[in-house]
Amino acid sequence: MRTQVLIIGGGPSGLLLGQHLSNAGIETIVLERKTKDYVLGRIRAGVLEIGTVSQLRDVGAGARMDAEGMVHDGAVISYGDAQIRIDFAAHADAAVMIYGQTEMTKDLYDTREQTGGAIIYDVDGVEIHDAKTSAPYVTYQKDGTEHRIDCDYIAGCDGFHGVSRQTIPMDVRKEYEKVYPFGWLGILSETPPVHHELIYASSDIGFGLCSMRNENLSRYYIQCSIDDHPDNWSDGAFWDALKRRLPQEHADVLITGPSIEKSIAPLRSFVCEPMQWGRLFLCGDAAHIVPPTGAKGLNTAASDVFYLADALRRLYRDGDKTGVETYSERALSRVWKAERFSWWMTSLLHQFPDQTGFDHRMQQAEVAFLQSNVNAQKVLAQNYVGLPY
Ligand code: RFL
Ligand code: PHB
Repeated sequence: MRTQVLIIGGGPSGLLLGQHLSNAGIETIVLERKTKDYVLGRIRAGVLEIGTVSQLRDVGAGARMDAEGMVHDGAVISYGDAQIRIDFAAHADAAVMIYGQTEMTKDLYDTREQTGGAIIYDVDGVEIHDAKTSAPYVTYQKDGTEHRIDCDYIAGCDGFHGVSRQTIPMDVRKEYEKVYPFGWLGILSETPPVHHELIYASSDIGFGLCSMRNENLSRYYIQCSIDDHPDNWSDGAFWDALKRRLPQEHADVLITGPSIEKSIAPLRSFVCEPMQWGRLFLCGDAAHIVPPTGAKGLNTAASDVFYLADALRRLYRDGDKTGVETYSERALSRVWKAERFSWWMTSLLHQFPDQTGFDHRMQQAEVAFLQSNVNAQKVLAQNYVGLPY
């Protein structure tokens, strides 16, 4: 088999890239290790930046998001007794879209199926060969048989645990990492959201986040210990812990109910440089991870895709190699800014096990500055809705 761009990974990065390229008449095949149902069963991000929203519209996968997504033009930061509403409309002249990653991925699958794009599910043992030559190829197993696909370029969209990043030799690759000493316990419940906007709440017993998927589906998180397990948390214990982290006026009106999903995510900042090696390009979680505070994971994946799709279109259409040659530099420049923002939000709002009195005072001073300084609110708003591509 042969294709122009072989995409490893059928998560949001791989599917969005595939759609950009198919729409430009560039042939692609997506290889996915899991089944479609498995990919669609993962509950992850919920906030789409303006750039992610416009890309979904541009590739023709934005109709359901526009009909069902919720436009938010602000969010609340609460810290102890302080409550600060960050006005995205006033400070960044923009809004974010609340639309689950699961829904976005489903829309991208549907669009790919309607436009006849190839996806091969359930593949095993994917290996990348000759990425430094002009004739790279990928081998994999499916149903016990070995297969080979030759291609011009390979997009590694296979997430943090994929093979693509590992293919780049260690003497070329530099990795930067920070592991946070806590996780997030998240639940999904068929209850109305406690507030019409997201609440990021820092309290002396830890962080809590109130998010949502629609008017009757809420997503809540609490900071938990890194070695905790969802089975240690009854629904009742979760709701009690969340209420204790929220401002009283919100805790008083929180509607609770049975959880329909409960899981723990570890918090990590990670960047791999470079994001390109010969004809292999990394996109999304394959190259970088952010802690979820600030909702940048999926959105940073989408900005990588924007740069790579632009580069490959220019190459195939005009023979212009500039985009592919500068992809890593362009993508990383934006990635590091999202890393900074997510690290800052995480550091500001969580209780750290080894936090000193001085560290606590620094958080308080930062919050007081944010509360009183419109420029600080502007910086937060502009980062939250997404920096320009
Ligand atoms: P994904 O979504 O991990 O998709 C990668 C796809 O590649 C497949 N794959 C392979 N396929 C073929 N061969 C191989 N060898 C393969 N290895 C892996 C996988 O099955 C998968 O389908 O990466 P992508 O597309 O780059 O998208 C990135 C986003 O998914 C990610 O940034 C966010 O979901 C991060 N994230 C969150 N971000 C937020 O902004 N807000 C959140 O609340 C939030 N919650 C989360 C998250 C990530 C989590 N993970 C990864 C553990 C919660 C969790 C639990
Ligand atoms: C979510 O809705 O899952 C969500 C929202 C905002 C975040 C992280 C997660 O910062």
